[in-house]
Amino acid sequence: MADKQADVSAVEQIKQASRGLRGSLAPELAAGTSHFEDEAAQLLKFHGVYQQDDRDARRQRSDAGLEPDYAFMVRCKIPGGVLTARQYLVLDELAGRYGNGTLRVTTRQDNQFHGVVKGDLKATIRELNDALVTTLGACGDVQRNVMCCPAPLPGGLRDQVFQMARRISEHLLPRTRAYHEIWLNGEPVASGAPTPEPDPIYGERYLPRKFKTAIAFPDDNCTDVYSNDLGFLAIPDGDRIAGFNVLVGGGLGMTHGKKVTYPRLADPLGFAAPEDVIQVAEAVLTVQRDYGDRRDRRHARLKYLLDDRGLDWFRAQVEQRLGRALPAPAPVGVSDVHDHLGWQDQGEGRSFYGLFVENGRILDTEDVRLRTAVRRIVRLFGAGVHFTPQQNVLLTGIPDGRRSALETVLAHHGVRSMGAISTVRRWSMACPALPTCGLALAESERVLPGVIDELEGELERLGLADLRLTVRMTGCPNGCARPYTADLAFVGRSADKYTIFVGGSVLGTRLATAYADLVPRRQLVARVRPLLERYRAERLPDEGLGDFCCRVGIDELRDNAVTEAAP
Ligand code: SRM
Ligand code: SF4
Repeated sequence: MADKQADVSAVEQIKQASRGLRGSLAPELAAGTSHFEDEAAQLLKFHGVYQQDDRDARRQRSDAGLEPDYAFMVRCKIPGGVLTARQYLVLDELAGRYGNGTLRVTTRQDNQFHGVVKGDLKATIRELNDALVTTLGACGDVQRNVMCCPAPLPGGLRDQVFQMARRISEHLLPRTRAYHEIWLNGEPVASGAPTPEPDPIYGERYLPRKFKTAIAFPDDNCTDVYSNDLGFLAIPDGDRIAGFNVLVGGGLGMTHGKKVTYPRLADPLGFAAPEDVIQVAEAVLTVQRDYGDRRDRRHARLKYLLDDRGLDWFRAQVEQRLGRALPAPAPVGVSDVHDHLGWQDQGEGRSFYGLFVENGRILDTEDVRLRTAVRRIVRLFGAGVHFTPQQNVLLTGIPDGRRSALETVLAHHGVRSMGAISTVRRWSMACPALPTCGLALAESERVLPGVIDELEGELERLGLADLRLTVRMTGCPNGCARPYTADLAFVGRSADKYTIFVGGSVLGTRLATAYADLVPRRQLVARVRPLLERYRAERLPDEGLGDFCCRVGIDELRDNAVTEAAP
């Protein structure tokens, strides 16, 4: 590898010394402790597991001299979000047996279990693997879940793209046998012995940072393709895919107050024929492997390499690895986005139902027994389950004649029908944040529903209830619910305070800008009200909120709002 930096970050050293992601995971797992030491916890991520503790209980436990209440998040890696009925039922069962009774659909089409105790980790992962669901590489410095449109629409294009997503994912899966040994009772490798299988793509140090890939269609950017390190924009030609525009350098994470960190949208690099996609993906990933920054993890994503060296340099590196020039990208952009909710025809007498899941959390409450309803539907109809990038669920393969039977099951369990969900709620997303996420500065998933209640009232009052706008909330600036491509976003700043971002687009093709800072949660909607009022008065026909904010200018909107707020 070309990288010869000596002063690498601590995580680099842990990876390199880990003998293919083994480290001390096996002995620590066998020990009767509640948690892993720091180095092992870093390696655990590559196996799809995050060590967390209940942040609600932190202070009380510390005051009482108790150790944190450790529990683990286990993330499944599900290319395109596609599960069979049987696989979903296994996930549901495990959520009850080992997790906190919820399934959490993620913004990258995965499922997360929260609240798994250390003693149950092995059983959880083994049972997932028995159902052919892996957690390997769901987290860590490797290719993360490969996203694609989960809607099984007729015509075959979606299926071609899904097969492509699976192939990319399979090709870029770490080859280490450590996963098998530790979780699935494979033969252990004696401590101190050399790694038996140097990974052909990742080597000993894996990537400098996480790496994300998504595929989208020009008329449906439901995967938010421009926010990925590597994107493929499919170019359909009748009932086949002619090829893909290759996009590189997207990423959203940033740190408040650190200007050297920033969200960035991907740039077009070139064009790839379908048969070349795997090779192109490997070439892009290995350029990042060899030249990405291994000293500073805040500067290690592909987007920074691109900005430091330039797109032409990057293209030359990729072409060198391919041994040929990349054709220019097709002159195509993104024109629409779909959430795939409600009923849609699947072809051959089947339909799928897009079920809204608020912030991706599938659970039963006293009033709404969503988890039970989904389980019953999957059992009754043998429905496939596809997770969407908007944290929702598609129930697939329903015989056309059973549509109303499915709706009856939902209604019986108190699940709202599509007509009862406002447009603004339908397009909203929040990350988990407190109490599980160790990086959260403020609440997100637990408070967004209340903020949406308030926004609904405002939008109704202004006659904007049908406005399609994306509202996203995160508990910190890392961007897990993709706030920086939304029309309107609330990004956690400190306990109960947020930065408001505006001016992204529903299409995911433009970044939002900070509009107001350190806004207390209770004032979020009040601070947005002048914007909405001005939008209603001055918008152009068919202009979205983000488009309007961008056209008028954030400074102008901000100054105007301050003047209005003054007595
Ligand atoms: Fe994320 C870290 C949750 C999608 C950017 N993310 C985390 C961790 C693991 C916290 C941690 O490191 O200790 C969060 C676990 C919280 C919990 O309790 O479950 C977490 N991220 C999530 C999920 C579950 C949010 C959700 O609402 O669904 C998403 C899981 C996706 C998956 O299945 O793989 C999730 N994270 C994203 C996205 C959106 C995307 O990929 O489309 C982003 C922005 C895009 C990007 O990567 O640039 C994102 N997560 C981050 C970052 C900032 C990365 C950066 O470059 O700075 C971190 C922190 C880090 O990596 O150091 C992070
Ligand atoms: Fe945690 Fe921040 Fe990601 Fe939310 S955005 S899940 S608070 S890392």
